[in-house]
Amino acid sequence: MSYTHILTEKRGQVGLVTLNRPQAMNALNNLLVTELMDALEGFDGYQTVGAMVVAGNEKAFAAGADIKEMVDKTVDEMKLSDMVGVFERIRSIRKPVIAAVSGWALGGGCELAMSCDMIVASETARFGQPEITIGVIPGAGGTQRLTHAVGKAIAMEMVLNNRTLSAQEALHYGLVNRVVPPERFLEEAMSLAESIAAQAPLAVQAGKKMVNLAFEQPLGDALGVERHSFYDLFDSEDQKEGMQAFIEKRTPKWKGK
Ligand code: CO8
Repeated sequence: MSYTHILTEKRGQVGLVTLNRPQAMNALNNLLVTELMDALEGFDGYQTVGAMVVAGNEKAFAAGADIKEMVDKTVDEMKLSDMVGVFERIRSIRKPVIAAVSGWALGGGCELAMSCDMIVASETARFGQPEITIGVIPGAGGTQRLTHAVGKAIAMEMVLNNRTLSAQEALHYGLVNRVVPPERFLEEAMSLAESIAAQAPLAVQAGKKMVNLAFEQPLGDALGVERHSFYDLFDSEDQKEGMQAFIEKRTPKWKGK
């Protein structure tokens, strides 16, 4: 499939989507976002893909929604296109998605990274929600996911006063999984994705769903759902294989069923 603003590639069991509008700092216009979702959902349905990576370039993961495309929009046009609602679809993707962030992750770019399941950051990464400087607020999860990740105090400063976080600060506050030298950010994200893709597929998908549930349901309800999800895995061949392989001291061979 050929796209205009993204590149896609399958490396081993990992589907890699690279945002490719370098002249605009990977600003997320409608076409780019449509293509991104199409590629991710395509990889999600591809049996030999176990995890995905979304990457930008060294200078920018993404500098937010395309301000030039948005400037003259009306409320009705914004609601109709519902561009800020689109990252909700990443939540429905069954396989883990890892963001590989170098340089700017601002506005919708920061929200895209936070919509992914994990973030590998280059030492040069900078995270921010600068919407306040253009007269709006984050609309694609920035006020919510950010607050869950970094806490109220820092989120307030970022949303109300355009404070940006360095990669090290993002690591300190728990926004990212790891920080690596700039030349290794993609390799590190790919290797994390490859490692997860080699685990039992149904268990990986169940694990992703359950961790995300911790942000969506009260603890008592979520614990009940987790318990049933755990029991359900005893219906899979991979559960028998995994436990048998442990007993026989050998490496399990996963079937994804
Ligand atoms: N939209 C459109 N164009 C952009 C954007 C953007 N968000 N960011 C950068 N560009 C363009 C610049 O206009 C410039 O184009 P040109 O060469 O034609 O003038 C080119 O990219 C290079 O940018 P700069 O010259 O500004 O590069 P600098 O290195 O000087 O600065 C920055 C880099 C700091 C990233 C700077 O470009 C900047 O501040 N960008 C805007 C950041 C911002 O305010 N982002 C928030 C946007 S609003 C938003 O994201 C709402 C989210 C809604 C959810 C969306 C879900 C899809």
